[in-house]
Amino acid sequence: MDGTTGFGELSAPGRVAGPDEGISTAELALAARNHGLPLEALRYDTSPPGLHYVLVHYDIPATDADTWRLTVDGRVGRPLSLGLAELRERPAVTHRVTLECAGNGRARLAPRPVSQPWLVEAVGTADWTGVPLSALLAEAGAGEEGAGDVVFTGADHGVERGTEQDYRRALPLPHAADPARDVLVAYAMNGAPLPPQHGSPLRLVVPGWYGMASVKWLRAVTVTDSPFTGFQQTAAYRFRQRADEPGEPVTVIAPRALMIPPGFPDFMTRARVVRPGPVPLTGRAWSGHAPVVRVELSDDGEESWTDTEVTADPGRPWAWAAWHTTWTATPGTHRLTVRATDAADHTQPLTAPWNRGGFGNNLVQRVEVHCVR
Ligand SMILES: Nc1nc2c(c(=O)[nH]1)N[C@H]1C(S)=C(S)[C@@H](COP(=O)(O)O)O[C@H]1N2
Ligand SMILES: [Mo]
Repeated sequence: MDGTTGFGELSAPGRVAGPDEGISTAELALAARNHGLPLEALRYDTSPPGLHYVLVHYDIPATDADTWRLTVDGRVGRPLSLGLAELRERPAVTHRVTLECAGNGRARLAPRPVSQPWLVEAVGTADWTGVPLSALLAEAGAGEEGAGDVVFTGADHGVERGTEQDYRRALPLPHAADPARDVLVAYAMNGAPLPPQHGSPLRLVVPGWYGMASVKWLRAVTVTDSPFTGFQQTAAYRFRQRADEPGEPVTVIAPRALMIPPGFPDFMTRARVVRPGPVPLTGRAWSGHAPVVRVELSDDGEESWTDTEVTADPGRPWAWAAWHTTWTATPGTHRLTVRATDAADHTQPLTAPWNRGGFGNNLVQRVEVHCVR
């Protein structure tokens, strides 16, 4: 389990950068390992593996699909230990799910929480195939004794702020066991075996929740009778204003729209260049709370907004929607802003919501565009 002995020099608490403190080499090292979705890849309905964002806390573990076992035990009537072949024999389902890292938007916060410095690109969508978690829990007889949490353990191991641990997260049993929540034990991504960085050979996929819940390299599902208090549940992934408060748990994905930056880029600054005239604008929008019903565009500094055309597939409630519109460019410098709103009336703020971990910053996306003749 989690341990803290002997990690004195690695026990630094989570930190917020000073007013003029730039991105450190340590943050750069994280950013080079954990890459985002290049925004032009929003064009694909499902993100090709390699373009889907990646976030790995420790190392990608060495795993072997041929000998892999998934255990389902703890407070269950019939503990299970299953290999990949046995999982593949069970009825399979495929869900198209948009995953987003809870830290997406962190690097745009001021002051900046020091961690993986995402701008806006920590997102991806894939068709995940596997066995419903609800079916495995039912087979194991979970819940027959009124148990509490379901803990998911990955095969990766590390130390974080002085706490040595296997990567672990939990869901309340009613969520984990509810077939309507579509929580999935997945062995395929876009029809192929999981790539190493996305959890090969097996991962959890929790639709509608930020990515930290979707435990990769899944080796154990443990039903407990008390709330799980592991590091990733109670120390990390909390909305906190002060370091010494318990904070609220990070769970459901807040709405966000992203546009494919129009025209062509400047290599160094990524500034966009377009010619005068009609410019097609397209992108994606998602929310873990409810379907996205509206995506608006502003080209006048957010004084006024016009609706874009939103196309969602009602059969795929966990996947991003597509949106498109046409914008007429005139010579000069413009700022384009997009904003998503979901059916439960959650929308995106015009000023960034700040917390110490830099979680859930779904500030509107602003793209500077230079229109030249
Ligand atoms: N075992 C394990 N699972 C994990 C992680 C991890 O470091 N180890 N990172 C989590 C986080 S923070 C995110 S955002 C998602 C990223 O999933 P992806 O890399 O497949 O996009 O995986 C989650 N599952
Ligand atoms: Mo994440």
